[in-house]
Amino acid sequence: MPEIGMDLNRFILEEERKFPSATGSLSIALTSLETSVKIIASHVRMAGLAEIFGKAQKTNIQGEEVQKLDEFSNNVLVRVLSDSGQFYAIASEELDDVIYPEKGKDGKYIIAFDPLDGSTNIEVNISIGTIFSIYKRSKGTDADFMCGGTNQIAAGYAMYGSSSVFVYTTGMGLNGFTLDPSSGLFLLSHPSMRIPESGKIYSFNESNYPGWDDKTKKYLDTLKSSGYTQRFIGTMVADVHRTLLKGGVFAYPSDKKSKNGKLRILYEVFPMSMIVEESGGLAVDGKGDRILDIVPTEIHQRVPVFLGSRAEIEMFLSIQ
Ligand code: P6P
Repeated sequence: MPEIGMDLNRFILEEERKFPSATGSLSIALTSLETSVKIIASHVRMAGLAEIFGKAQKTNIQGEEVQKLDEFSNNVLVRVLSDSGQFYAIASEELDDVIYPEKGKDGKYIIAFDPLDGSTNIEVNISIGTIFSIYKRSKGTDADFMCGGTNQIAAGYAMYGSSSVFVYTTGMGLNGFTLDPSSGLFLLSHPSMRIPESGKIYSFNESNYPGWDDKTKKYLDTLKSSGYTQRFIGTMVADVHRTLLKGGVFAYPSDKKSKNGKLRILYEVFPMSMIVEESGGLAVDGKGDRILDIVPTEIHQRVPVFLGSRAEIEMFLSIQ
């Protein structure tokens, strides 16, 4: 059992040592993500001041146009992950098409990410995050991303909140690290994370209730009449992180306006579903089918999602 306080780099190397045939590629891939997240975290901390500096300087001291934080985050991830040489292909919420980095031609992996989830919350200083999902490269085309959620070899998120945390899994348990600003190290703070079997919190945007189907409406009515409390931050990373720690259910159902819901399968729902299952929870779509068994057909495909503690998801499944 890794000890509390172990730094992320050592943790990644210790994990690699468990696989004698490992080449170190995944370790380099993960440490490149760590570097990207640290850069993004440092700029998120400054976001509140950007407007002030922005008024004083339309460009920063390098003479560069002050970028929106989500655009900046995307550029950091693309640059650092491309330079790592480990990723043959990159899909991003911020990019219409998959990109194939020049330095990634020998890369064993492909990655999909949401560089800054919840970016509308930046200006009100509410937690935001980065979500990622890694697969093995196979044919070397966009189709490699359409292999289904069970083929993810790693998934994780960073949350930029009261502290910055990095939570990830490679399928051998779920572990969380908290950034120590003084040392700049991510230190193991949440070893072997397990979601509570049940939790009395539901996390839905209830304003969409009128557009939900009858099953979803009945489910919410049941939760409310059973004494559950409501928490909805509006940043998936923050709502899922709280659900992992406190239990309960997070959902973004389909509605009359959005037939497939709002959240994107490749870089929001698949990684969070792998994470929740790894912690002992469940993740299903609006019909009650396992999210990770879905095989997507488009890069930016959306899917309705209900994820969280076993008890709350089984309650959803029992609603006729
Ligand atoms: P709504 C943020 O914009 C996001 O993509 C997720 O992080 C979040 O769960 C959801 O949308 C919130 O959407 O429609 O409730 O504001």
